[in-house]
Amino acid sequence: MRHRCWRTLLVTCALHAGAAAAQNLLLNPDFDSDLSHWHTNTSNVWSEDNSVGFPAAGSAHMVGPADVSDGLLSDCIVIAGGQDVDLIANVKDASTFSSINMTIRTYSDGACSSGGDFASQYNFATPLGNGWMQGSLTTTLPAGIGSVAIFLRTSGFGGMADTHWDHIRFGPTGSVPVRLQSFEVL
Ligand SMILES: [Ca+2]
Repeated sequence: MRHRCWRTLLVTCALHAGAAAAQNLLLNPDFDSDLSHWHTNTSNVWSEDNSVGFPAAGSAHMVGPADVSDGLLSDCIVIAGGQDVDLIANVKDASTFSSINMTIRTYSDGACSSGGDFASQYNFATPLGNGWMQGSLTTTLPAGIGSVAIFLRTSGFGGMADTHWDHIRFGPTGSVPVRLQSFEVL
C-alpha cells in the first residue's frame, strides 16, 4: 500500500510539473546545449556554459570587457495585451560593478517588428557575490499589443562583466511556477 501511495504521489507531481512547464512561452529557456532562440548584436561576448547552471547545468554566459553592455533577446512571442504576465529568471554574477536587468519589450504587431517599447523592467540588486539570484516581475501587458520579446541585459561598469543567466520563464500570471525562495547559493 505504501509503495502504491508513493507511486500515486510521484505521478501526480509529474503531471503538475509537466502542465506548468508547458506554459512557459520561451523557447530554450534552460540553455541546455546552446543559445538557440536567443539573439544578440555582439555574439563574441556570449556563449553557452555547459558546466554551470541553475537548477541544472547549461546556462547563457556573458563575459565582456569593462563598459560592455549587451543582452540576449528572445524569439518573438505572440500574445494578447491586457493580461497579467510573469517573468522569472536566475542570474549569477562574479563581477563587482555589473548592472543587470530583464525587460519585457512590447510590439504593436504580431511579429515583433513595430514598437519595442519597454513595458516593464526588473533590476537585480548587484553585486550578487557570485551566488544565484532569482528575480521576478508581474505586470499587465498594454492593451492592443500583438507580441513581446524578453531582453536579458548585463552592463559592466568599470569592471569585467561575468554573468550567467538560466531557467527563464515567461507566461500568463499563474501559468509558470514561481519559486518561493528568492535567494540561493550553490
Ligand atoms: Ca540550465
